[in-house]
Amino acid sequence: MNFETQYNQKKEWVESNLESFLPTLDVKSQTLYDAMLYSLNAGGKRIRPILLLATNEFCGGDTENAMPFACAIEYIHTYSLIHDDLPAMDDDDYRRGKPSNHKIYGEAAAILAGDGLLNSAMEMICHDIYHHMGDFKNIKNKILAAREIFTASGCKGMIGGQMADIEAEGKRVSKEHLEYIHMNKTTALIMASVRAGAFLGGAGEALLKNLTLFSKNIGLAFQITDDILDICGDEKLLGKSLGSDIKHEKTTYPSLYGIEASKEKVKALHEESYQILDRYEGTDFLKALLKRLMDRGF
Ligand code: GRG
Repeated sequence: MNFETQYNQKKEWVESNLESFLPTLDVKSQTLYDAMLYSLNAGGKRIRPILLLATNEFCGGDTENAMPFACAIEYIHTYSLIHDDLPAMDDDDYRRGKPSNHKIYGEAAAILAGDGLLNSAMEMICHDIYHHMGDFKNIKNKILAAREIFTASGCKGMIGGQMADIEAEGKRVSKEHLEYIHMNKTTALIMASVRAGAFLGGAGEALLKNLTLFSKNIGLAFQITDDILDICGDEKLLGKSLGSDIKHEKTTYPSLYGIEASKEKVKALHEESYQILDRYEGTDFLKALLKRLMDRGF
């Protein structure tokens, strides 16, 4: 099976499960449900759940066993985008080529839809853990994966990074400060996708260490690429307006190092990631996924 077919198969698996994990709500909360579903179905690339499933598979795990975690991470990612688009944050009218959540449902519903998705992610993972109580080894791996995801999306990860990012607006921050923002705002959840997949698949310490470095590199490269694309990407392909970083006077990789040096950094991070994967058999899909991330836009 070629990469495209495998990628689409995983994407379809995730998408066919996303709605089924949403809570059944009373009709009085219909707007909340519709707003959550609108953004879940707005057409994301599903990179994080696919990374989680692919890593889990590579480490010897079962896909069905990992599915609630893959969907939980997409719920959390989707909530972060809904909140990030709000006027109080990045104030974006478009996401994934469609009107942002608050443009359709209003700000209050968009805030609650984000909150609802985050809570639903916790619910589905608790529910899954409870249903596997008898299987000690699997439960231990599931708890490690859950801790990974919720730490990375929390105050010592994505939320902390977002706060630092907002506070840095209008200021020129140091290289260390920018690294902190990138590592927490975006990289943490990408690392968690890989590390949670590794835990679920039962990876040993040495493999986990290598996959951690692999994921750190791709996470950082992902954000630097995003910084570059915000300057010279294709609005139609990206499905959002460009120039958001300049509008918010943000320090970015290109603003500190220049575009060419930023592109070189992305290349170097990807090459190091490729070399890590190349030490192992059975990494063809992950390598092709890495190439897909590398080819994103420039
Ligand atoms: C609101 C707590 C909170 C956090 C927001 C994710 C985030 C933190 C901010 C988004 C800013 C941003 C656009 C960062 C660039 C990296 C990124 C998350 C891009 C979007 O991810 P993709 O390309 O999106 O995987 P799709 O649409 O494919 O799901």
